Amino acid sequence: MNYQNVLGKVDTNIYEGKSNMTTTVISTYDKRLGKVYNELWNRYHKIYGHREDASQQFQNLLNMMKQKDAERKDALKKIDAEREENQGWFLSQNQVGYMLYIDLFAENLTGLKQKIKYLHELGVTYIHLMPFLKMPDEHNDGGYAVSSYTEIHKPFGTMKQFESVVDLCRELGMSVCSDFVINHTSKEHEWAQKARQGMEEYQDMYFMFDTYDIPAQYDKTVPEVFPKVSPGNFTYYEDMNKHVFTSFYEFQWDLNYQNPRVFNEIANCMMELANKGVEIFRLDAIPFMWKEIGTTCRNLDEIHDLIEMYRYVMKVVCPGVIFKGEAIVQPQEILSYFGGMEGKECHTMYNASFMVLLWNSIATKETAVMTEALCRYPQLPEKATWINYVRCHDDIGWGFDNDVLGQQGINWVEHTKYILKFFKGDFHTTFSKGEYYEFDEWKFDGRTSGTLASLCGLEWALESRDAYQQELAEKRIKLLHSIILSFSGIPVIYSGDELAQLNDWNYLTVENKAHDSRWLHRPSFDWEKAKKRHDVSTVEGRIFTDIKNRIETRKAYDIFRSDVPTYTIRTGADQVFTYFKKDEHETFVGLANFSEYPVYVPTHVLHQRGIWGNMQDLIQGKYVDVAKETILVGPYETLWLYQ
Ligand code: OTU
Repeated sequence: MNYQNVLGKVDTNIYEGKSNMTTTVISTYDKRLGKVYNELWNRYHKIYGHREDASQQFQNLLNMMKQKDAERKDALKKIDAEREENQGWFLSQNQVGYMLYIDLFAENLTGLKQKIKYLHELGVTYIHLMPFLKMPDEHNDGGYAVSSYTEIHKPFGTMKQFESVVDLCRELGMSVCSDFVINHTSKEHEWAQKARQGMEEYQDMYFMFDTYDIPAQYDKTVPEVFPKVSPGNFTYYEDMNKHVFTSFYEFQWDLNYQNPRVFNEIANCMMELANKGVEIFRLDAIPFMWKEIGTTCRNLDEIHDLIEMYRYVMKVVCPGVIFKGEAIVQPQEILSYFGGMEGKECHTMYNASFMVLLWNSIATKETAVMTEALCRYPQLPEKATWINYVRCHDDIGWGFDNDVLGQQGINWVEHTKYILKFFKGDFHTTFSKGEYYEFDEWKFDGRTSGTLASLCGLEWALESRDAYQQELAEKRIKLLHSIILSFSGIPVIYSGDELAQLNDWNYLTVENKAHDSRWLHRPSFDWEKAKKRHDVSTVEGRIFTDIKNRIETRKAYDIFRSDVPTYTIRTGADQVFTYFKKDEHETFVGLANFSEYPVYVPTHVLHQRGIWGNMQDLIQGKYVDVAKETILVGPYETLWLYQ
């Protein structure tokens, strides 16, 4: 493509970053565009070049970017400039995330604004707001069906109120992360409605077919996401006589990224939200963004081009913004969304594999599988890191690395059955209380729902008034948080877990929710429990205080930075998860005993890595002599040894 066509009379040298015109003052915007222009166009051309409208659409994209740059507020531009200087800002150990549903946490945006200080007190620096944009009133998959990317869901409040929440957060040093449902819109979105009315231009923004012939070809190879709660990949609408691609629920229509207009419109919405002050976008369900007949329509190569292009758009218009990718797929596939060693795509990705491994260790009370799997993790790009979490709003999908299970002599089919039953609470040696999600009784395969506290045994212990079991459950809750709060990566706490909130079995009585067990772990935030957070004679107080202390401690030591890698090691005592971080000046060793027995951990493997001498536990204050042959770790005890 000829730049002149796209850029009109502009000096194209600028866009290649080599202008030597002495009289022109190049704007910051032009400089930024110059740095990425070629890459952006190359990708665009690669994906859309075969279409007649490619150049025109590219020009449209550039126009949108220019417009959004002009509209961007000075306060945000200031952050952009700072972060351009410090591109790894999110790697600081100060970053601690918290995810919440606005309505469940505080009813609406006004409520949220009043409650921000609670999060500030806990030490949170970034707040992930679950979907809050306009959505259908009833069927909305917790907001993952967006009816307008630029309007707030009415019951939550207005865009003005949203901006005022964002401003307050910024004043308190907190970034706002917004979900961005990039793969599909709700069927009530204006584009979908116009498509439904028969407007071809809008029908091209989705996947719509007159007959089932083409869908049938897709269906041969495309697995279902929700085989139980919403079976099938397509939905037939009689009124328009069309089959629509609906990977998730029927009311969520997959966007067609083979149409550059979709790419552009979505970019425009993203920039618009960034201009409202969003600093982190959680890109939802990215593995689904490209579809090809004869494939699984998961993780296709073109998605990497799309994400890379979105990143260039952000780099030009709002370089202070980062991406958090959500891809709950095989470990190797998750890694691919960082975009190679140059880190061209997502800045952060959900560490779903680690989360699964943590729960696996809770059930098996040993950590060999986790340690071996984590040892296989490759190095990340320099300016990228994981999002480490224990629970979130979704189910736990048991995506194991089968090689690792095999190496440990574990049959993954049988193992998954065991794990499923364990967390449902299906046999007498378990302490968990959860539910199956998307359970297939014939294959005995499925996923797990339940809150952290209930899966850790607290619900059952309280019901059976078993003080010993309650103590163990509390220790498990602390242990899991202890690990994510000391690992490389940004820890994200799921709202309510810091108060050990239990399952909400009431969901079974609510019409739109009863069929989807994920609502089991989406209780309304319990502000009565929050009142007890300073009283350590209560469960809430003990858990809250422990997590808060660990957050403070994490922030106080540079060794916890995300760009200092964490290494896991097998010591021979597999009940105790052992990991360490080391840089020129500091050494950290983390130990976490996943069993209810005291365990002696041999230290020679630490010695081999140059870790010796007296170390202090940063939480308990006690000293542990690593030069001795073993370290004693109590039942479910965690140690944060520092030197
Ligand atoms: C995401 O999850 C959201 O987290 C869910 O809450 C939504 O329902 C869904 O998208 C649709 O918007 O299947 O079970 O690989 O696994 O995106 C959760 C990614 C999901 C998918 C994941 C999806």
